Amino acid sequence: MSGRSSFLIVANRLPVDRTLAPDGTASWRRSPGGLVTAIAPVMQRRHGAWAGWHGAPDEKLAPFEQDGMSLIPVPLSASEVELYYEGFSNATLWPLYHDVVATPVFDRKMWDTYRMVNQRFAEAAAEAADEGAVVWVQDYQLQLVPAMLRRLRPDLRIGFFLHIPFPPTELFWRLPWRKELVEGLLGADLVGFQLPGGASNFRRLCRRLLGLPYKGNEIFLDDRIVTTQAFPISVDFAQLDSLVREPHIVARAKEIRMELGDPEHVLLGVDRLDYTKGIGQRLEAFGELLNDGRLRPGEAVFVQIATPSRERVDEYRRLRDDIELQVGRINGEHAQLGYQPVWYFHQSYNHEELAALYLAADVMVVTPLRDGMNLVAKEYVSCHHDLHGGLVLSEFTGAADELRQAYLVNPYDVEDVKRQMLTAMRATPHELARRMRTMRRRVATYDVDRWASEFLTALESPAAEPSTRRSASWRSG
Ligand code: GDG
Repeated sequence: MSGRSSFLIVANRLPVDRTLAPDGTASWRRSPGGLVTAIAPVMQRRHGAWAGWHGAPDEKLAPFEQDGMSLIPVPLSASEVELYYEGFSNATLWPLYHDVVATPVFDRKMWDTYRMVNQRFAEAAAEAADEGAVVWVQDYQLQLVPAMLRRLRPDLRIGFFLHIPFPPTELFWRLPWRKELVEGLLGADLVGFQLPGGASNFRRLCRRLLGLPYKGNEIFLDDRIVTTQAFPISVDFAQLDSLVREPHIVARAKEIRMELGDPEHVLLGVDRLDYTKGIGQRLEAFGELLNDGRLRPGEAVFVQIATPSRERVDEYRRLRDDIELQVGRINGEHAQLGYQPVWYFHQSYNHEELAALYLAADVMVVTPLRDGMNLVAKEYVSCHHDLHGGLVLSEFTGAADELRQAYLVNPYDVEDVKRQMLTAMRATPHELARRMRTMRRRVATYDVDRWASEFLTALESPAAEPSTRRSASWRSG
């Protein structure tokens, strides 16, 4: 099987974006993001390959090389993008797995397309993987791939990682296709979750839905064992830590504060514009602090970066309108000449500008109603070697399990959010430093490199190997 890879990532998207030069020539650039940074060294070491959609509908591309990685484009038609990606992935699974903070759509055509596209990804992976290769499937868009791939290639070692929460049984139960999805995941040798709670939800579901016994982390199938475990994802701490020490980033952070009118407190939110992120809740809290007079006019500004996301899904269009109305109201009521309370940007930024914003912010406000992890919280912490800065963090994020020294809030409780935002603004430098130091130690230790290597070590350890011996010994015991 020469020319095939011994290590393969399968994800909805390839880790590259196409850019067009002014003369019309196209080239590929590595997409920003922790996943590719964490995995790139492993890819280079093992002659790795990555199968995923390249981002343009109705276009078939041949495999190509980029940055030492073999990239295998999986084509999607415009209608598949609509039904598999915008539909079943983002209008069904996304809200269902995030505690139904929006109502999931259950549509048989979407499901059929999801299954068909998952089969295509599985076939692309089966084609690209060398004998006995390690294949790591990513996220909720591809939950059927592990079982489909195992049917095609029983020789492979298959891992799956879910980046979003795995819901409690009562919610998952609503899915008309619940059995197929669970059986899809059980095709993996190792199923990874952000938190132990997700892993235990999954094990309980397997018992209730399929009658499968489990013990500790292991689910026992007839002929093999599936390991389920939490691997909290993280960020590239060292890279961010050194970036924000560069003089041009320090200068840009100072400039940003000046451009905002040099207020006492700069509060910051950075999110994809998504209804799970609690952007409305934090703006409501900030607006009320101004209404109540607990914040003086001119004392604080709120900068909200809301990166465009899933703009063709109805729920996201409505959300954008709601947020923009809310921003307009707060500014309408509280702006003065020379003072704008909320600075809202529906735009994407490059990573250097983002780092300068993190550095410039006194208080980072992260208030999701539900979030698998939330990398923004960890990025903010990585950028504050000055030990300045307070993190207001929702209890409903995965990150809250690790960042216990944040100002933790229940985002549904607007008084709580207001109180903690004020506490963070009024905290002494000593108090901020005490909290920040502990959070930084955590993120520095459990960085994204450690996440990837712990997952792969678990996947390749004998416990995750398909083994009739282990299941036989369990049964006899
Ligand atoms: C999913 C899960 C889980 C944002 N705006 C810009 C930009 N970003 C970057 C941030 C951060 C990333 O996007 C967002 O990651 P989050 O973790 O905050 O949220 P999701 O996108 O919902 O991610 C989540 C994650 O997967 C990983 O497993 O933590 O729970 O929902 O890195 O910095 N980056 C740039 N410009 C922007 O304008 N360059």
